[in-house]
Amino acid sequence: MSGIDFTRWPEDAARRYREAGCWLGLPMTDILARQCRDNGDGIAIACGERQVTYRELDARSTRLAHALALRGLARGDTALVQLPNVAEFHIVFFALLKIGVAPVNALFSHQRLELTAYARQLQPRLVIGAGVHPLFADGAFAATLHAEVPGLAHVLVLGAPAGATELADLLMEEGGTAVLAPSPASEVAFFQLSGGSTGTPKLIPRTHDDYYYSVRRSAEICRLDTTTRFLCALPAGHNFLLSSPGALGVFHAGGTVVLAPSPEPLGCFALIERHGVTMAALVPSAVALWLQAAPGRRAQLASVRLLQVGGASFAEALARRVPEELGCALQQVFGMAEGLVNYTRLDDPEDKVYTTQGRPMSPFDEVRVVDLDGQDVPDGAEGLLLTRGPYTFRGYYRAPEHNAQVFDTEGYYATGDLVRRGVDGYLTVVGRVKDQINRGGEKIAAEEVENLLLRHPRVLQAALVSVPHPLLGEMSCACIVARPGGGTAADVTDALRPPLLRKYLREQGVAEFKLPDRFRMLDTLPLTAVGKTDKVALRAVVAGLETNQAAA
Ligand code: OOB
Repeated sequence: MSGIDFTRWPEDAARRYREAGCWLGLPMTDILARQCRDNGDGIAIACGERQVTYRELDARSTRLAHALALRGLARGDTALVQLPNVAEFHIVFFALLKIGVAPVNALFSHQRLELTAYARQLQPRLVIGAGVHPLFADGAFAATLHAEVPGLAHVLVLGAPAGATELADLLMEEGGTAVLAPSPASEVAFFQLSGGSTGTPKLIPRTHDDYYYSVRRSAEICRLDTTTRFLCALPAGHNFLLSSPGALGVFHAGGTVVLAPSPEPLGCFALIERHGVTMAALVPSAVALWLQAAPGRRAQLASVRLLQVGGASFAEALARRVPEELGCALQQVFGMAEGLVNYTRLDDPEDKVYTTQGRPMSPFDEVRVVDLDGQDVPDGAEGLLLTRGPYTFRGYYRAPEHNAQVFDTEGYYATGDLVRRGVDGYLTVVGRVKDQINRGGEKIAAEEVENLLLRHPRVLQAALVSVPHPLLGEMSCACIVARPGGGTAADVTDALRPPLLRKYLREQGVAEFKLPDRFRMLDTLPLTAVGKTDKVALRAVVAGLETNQAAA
């Protein structure tokens, strides 16, 4: 049997997680099998006019699994999937699990550069896209992928243009007879996307055992049941929306996932009213928009009992407004695609919910808060967050050098987050040391954008830093040192005008959210003692420029 290579947990840890009942030895397809048996007529997914029962979700994913097996897809293969928030997202996810094909779910906002990078790393046999995305609106990108990935056998498109294979046809195909078998529970089920801090986006292998545990535990903490109606208005593949407790948590509990194309408040409020949504998950910037839109529309939100907020820092002042102005309880969620997820609990005192990002979901999560020398700091002091546990990965996919940097010898993963831990174990996120910008919950690896800018013939040096933004929390600012020569100073400045630089980046195929919000031309970049760009100093320089500009 061919499996996907990944860094396993050490045997003693794995045994402990099995004996404690964290790891059940069951594939995640068990979630669907159980609901199909006990709750077949229950509505699993509501999307637009469509409602998909558990029985249908099971039947459709089985049909697709058969159609894919018939085309030679088999256990140990991988797939690159990019679908918007539609029912097919979850149908495809379960179909692939059923035949042991491990997908990575790219964000719908990803463009050529990101998808190509994932395809290079994963070497998928299957790519699934959507015709509503510019990349799959014609066959050109599929042809590029075939050139990059020699083993790529099939590109299926939902709403396919002429000449491409229509995913919907396979979903309708009858008569498959292959015996379906997911990969063993201890093997890779799928890949999560890392927010990243390096030049190439990294993939996170997640096993059935570890992910299913995080789903069950999350559903328990959030008290999901068959009456739960969960609004999924952020990307369905993101760890928050998939497993914290997300759609899989809702499926596990037999509730309904209501899919929304975006968190835009008016559209979401209408869906909430129509479907009697009881719970939603948002990033802080979306909450701010909901708070703005809520006055006069409170009646539409009457069914909502719980709002989860996570993905980026949530200002206490905003948090305090949630119960009063949206009429529901608040839960803060601090998680990561790599594993560890912290929740404030539903019966926590108000202050905890407003001022902390919760505590680890599992008693088996191990958390250390350390100083720069790796020494534990006392409770209440600021430090770097390290963690290991039953659903925290042990290594990025095929990235030994990076793994050597972010894991210590005991298997603790350095999250790159700066936190304070209270005596009760609750964590408050106070900053980060990883070179990443958190733009309203969307993560931008500074190095990735810097590398793209450095390809520009007129750019000598480039550094991307965060700048505070009232709605997004942070936005990105690219600091550029121009390459001298080749014309007058005015020519150089002209060639480096922000619209031209953005156009240049766009042409390289990078996702729109990674385009710098601001550009600053500088004569030099501040350096640290070892000669690297000093980002702390640079952020201060940029902040100074912003203030001067605001005052001018
Ligand atoms: C979630 O996952 P990712 O992988 O997109 O991003 C993880 C990073 C964390 O390391 C932290 O830097 C930041 O996002 N973050 C937060 C936060 N939640 C995540 N920073 C401050 N406050 C929070 N509440 O973002 C994610 C995964 C699962 C559940 C929720 C969020």
